[in-house]
Amino acid sequence: VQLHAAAVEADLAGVPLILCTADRPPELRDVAAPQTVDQTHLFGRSVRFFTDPGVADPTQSSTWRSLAARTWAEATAEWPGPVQLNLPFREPLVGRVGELPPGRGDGPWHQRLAAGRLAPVLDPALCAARGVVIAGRGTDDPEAVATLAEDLGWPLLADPSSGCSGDTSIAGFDPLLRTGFAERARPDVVIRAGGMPASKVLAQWLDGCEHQDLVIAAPGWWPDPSHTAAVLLDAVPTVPDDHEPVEEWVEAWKVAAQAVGAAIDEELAGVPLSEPAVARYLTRTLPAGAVLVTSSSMPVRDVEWFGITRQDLRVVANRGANGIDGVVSTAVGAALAGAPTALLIGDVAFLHDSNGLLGLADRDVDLTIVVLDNDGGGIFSFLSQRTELSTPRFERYFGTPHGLDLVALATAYGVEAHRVDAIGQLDWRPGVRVLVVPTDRDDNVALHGRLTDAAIEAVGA
Ligand SMILES: Cc1ncc(C[n+]2csc(CCOP(=O)(O)OP(=O)(O)O)c2C)c(N)n1
Repeated sequence: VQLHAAAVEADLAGVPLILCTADRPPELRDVAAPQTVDQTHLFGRSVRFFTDPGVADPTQSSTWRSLAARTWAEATAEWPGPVQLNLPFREPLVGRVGELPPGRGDGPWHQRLAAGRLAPVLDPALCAARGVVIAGRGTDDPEAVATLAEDLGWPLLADPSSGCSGDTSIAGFDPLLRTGFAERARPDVVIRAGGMPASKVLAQWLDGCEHQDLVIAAPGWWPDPSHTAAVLLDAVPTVPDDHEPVEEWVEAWKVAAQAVGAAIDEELAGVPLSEPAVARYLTRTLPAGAVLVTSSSMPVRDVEWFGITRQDLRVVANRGANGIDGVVSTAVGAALAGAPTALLIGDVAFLHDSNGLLGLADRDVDLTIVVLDNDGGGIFSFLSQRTELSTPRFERYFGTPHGLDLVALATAYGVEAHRVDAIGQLDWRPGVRVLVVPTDRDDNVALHGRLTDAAIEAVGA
């Protein structure tokens, strides 16, 4: 049951995940035996495949490799996802590991012979249009998508967790699209890869312009929340060799984005430690090859809107169901892969999974957890209920302040923890640390407003 959140997330995010669920044997089911729940199809339609092969029977061992290989194949299919392998055990529950049945040489058990996905060549007239490429989570082949944008000479507006960045990347497209530039730069064609970035401004901008919408997604996935897709592609298309990009188009985007970036730097330099400044600083200063895990809600947005686009920084986020649960554990899992890892997380999400800190001090990982502590859910202060409700009601139902000392909490788990009062204290160093950055929810909304004003001043209303 505890695995359900992970199953939901992996389903929506297209992450291969094999859930092996230990179960009671059939004779103990439905007879009020202790600690026995119905695990059959426990995760409903969230899993790509469910199987319950029964209590292991050595006389059937010739089927085991096929079962394991099938489970793997179902999880790693074209649109990957979770599978549940329900495994009942009968007492005694201790024993010795036996011999596995022989494999098929060194190779895999099954070979999948598929026709493969053909990359179509785009129509020259379409390539000549004013277009943008948008990349979100679940982008299958981020390098090919970045190359497509470069070959077309179109700006690339990418959610950092898409892993997509290239010569035409437009960092900070959200603040840019809050300016008058948005009106002047309406596209005729949009090619989207994967899901949509977090930016509502981007979605509203697209809604407001007539354009042809092409969507690239793995077969079995349908990322089209706006119901506007006209062409669905299951592979990244290519551009005819003789296509000549219109340099002025992407140049105009780059110049405007640079002006907005400079305005943001200037505005942030003039204020004390802030949430957007931390997002910008981490994306700028983490070492090459680092992984930055971002939590819903504002960290994902602040990194998308105010982060620096870098090809040598991998950004990951649980953006399937956007859950704020399990995010500390996600970061620990990411750090176990060996790269220098940082987690940017709000205080509520941190508290939700503080048990993810258990045993962390003894792990051989490099993980810095930066907690933006605005004493509650900061995202809700951006919504209309902040002004429509009285402050006490808002705080009770949305703000949800907890008043806890997060440095003391992390210290109780044996993890080194500090309160940060200057941005330079976020500089990377190896080992495990929790750095708590105190911020204020109302000040944060006001600062986001001033950053928009600064962007407008830089490129026009
Ligand atoms: C498991 C789960 N429960 C509830 C929510 C709804 N929710 C979205 S953001 C949020 C508050 C997050 O607060 P915090 O982690 O402090 O980040 P901030 O909003 O300040 O960026 C909540 C409760 C969710 N996304 N996932």
